[in-house]
Amino acid sequence: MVGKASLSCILAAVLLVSPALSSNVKGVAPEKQALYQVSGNTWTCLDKSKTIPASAINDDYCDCPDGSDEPGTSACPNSVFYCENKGHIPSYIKSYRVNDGVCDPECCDGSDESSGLIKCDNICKEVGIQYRKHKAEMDAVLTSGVSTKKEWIEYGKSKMAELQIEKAKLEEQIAIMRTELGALEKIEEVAREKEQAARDSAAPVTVVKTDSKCPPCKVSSDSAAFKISSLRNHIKTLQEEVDELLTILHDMKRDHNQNYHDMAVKTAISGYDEFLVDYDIIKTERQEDVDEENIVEQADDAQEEEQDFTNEVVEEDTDPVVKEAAQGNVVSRITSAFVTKLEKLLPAKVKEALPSILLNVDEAERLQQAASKASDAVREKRNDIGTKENDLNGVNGKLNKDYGRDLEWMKLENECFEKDEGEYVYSICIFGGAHQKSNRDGANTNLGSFEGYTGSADNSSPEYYNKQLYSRGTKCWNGPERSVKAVFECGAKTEILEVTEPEKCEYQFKMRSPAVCPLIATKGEDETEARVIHEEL
Ligand code: MAN
Repeated sequence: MVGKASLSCILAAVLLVSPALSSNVKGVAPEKQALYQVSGNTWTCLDKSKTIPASAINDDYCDCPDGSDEPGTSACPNSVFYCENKGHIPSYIKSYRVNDGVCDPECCDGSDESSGLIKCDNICKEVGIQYRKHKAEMDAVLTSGVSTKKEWIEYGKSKMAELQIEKAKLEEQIAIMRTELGALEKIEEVAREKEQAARDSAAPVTVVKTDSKCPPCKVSSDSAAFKISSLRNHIKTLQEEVDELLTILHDMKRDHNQNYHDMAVKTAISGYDEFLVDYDIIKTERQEDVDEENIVEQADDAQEEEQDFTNEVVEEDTDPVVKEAAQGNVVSRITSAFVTKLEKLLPAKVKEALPSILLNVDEAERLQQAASKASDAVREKRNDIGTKENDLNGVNGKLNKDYGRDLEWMKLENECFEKDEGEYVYSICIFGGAHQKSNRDGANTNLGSFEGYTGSADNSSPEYYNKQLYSRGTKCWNGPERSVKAVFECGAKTEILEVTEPEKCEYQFKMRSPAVCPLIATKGEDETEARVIHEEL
């Protein structure tokens, strides 16, 4: 306050205080002391709005609109007070906290309370020791977190590069497989057409040896089983006819008039006797040959042998045309095995008709099998393409996922973390889901699935990746679907520090992770500069 004292008195006062004013004005940082240098006995407010007597500085009366004349008192509400805090870190507090009867922790040297209202000890030494210890620990965490984060970034980069290569490989494989599929579809189409044409023209094939005594030998199916069955029936018929003839001869031998020398009868009877000697042997052999199990067994052997042959060929050569050829070969070899077997069993008349019967049947069967092999190959190729496409979708999903500014989150994908909070064990799997498991009954409640980052609205700001939202969990009774906000701070490892439920069924996971450690150095802040961190000034 500019008093009414005489000019000489003011001058004397200024001369007395001016060395103090210019060297150490209370509440002013050393680097700003120069601003309080007086010229003559006046001083100009820092906003240059007013010139006041030098004695008005810190006189507990607010003269300057910007409050700059009262840095060491609480007179100006818009002023700030500097605490030197020797032994710790200097600090500023708002002026209204000066001489308010409270020892402010920010001014550990007690300099904010000099009015005598309260005595504040200087505890800066102890505070400084504790602070430096804590800071050293935090620096170690930061150093470790940053180094882990850098490793994760490298991991993310190389994983992404691998995925790009895998993507290109899968795309190329799928393109080749599609071309192969096209060729296989063509083969299938042709095979089906041939098969259909054979069916149309072969309906039902009847081969009859009209000049033979053999009853009509019908083949009206394209299956080998059918052929065997019809030939067996035919043999049975022949056998019955032979037996009937033998009965006639037997009766004739028994009943003929032996006194009547009919040469024809005698020749027939002697031929019958000769035949009977060999007949039992022939009959037994034939029965063995016709026996169904024998035929099936031998046919199976032939088929097994052919299957081995096919496997060799098909495995070694993926060319579908070769495959098809191999399958065709099997058909014809199986058929020829049947033919050999059947030939042994057949009467001569039937044998004569056999080649033409089998020719038609074999062809139809071969075509049908070739067509079904072609369809199998098409189906198999489509399945293989489907599998590759799924793989490609997975790879693309990862390539398009937001793993952070520098891919630092990729390493944590599907990593899970737990925290026992007494009543419940809470868990979270990064990019997966969050759960709440009751320690009482083991009930596991879904708290939500990863939705995105919510650290800030702007995804280019560093804070954006510091929060994650897990949503659409199990609906709360009479409330919303459960959800989790995971809030991360820098740490040497990823962990859940604390879980709270600030609103019903809305959970907050306080977490640490190297993923959010700042890459720009925050260490070694200039401790000679006062921190204005405790309050918004
Ligand atoms: C369960 C838990 C709690 C939740 C209530 C809501 O007890 O999921 O966290 O608050 O349900 O009814």
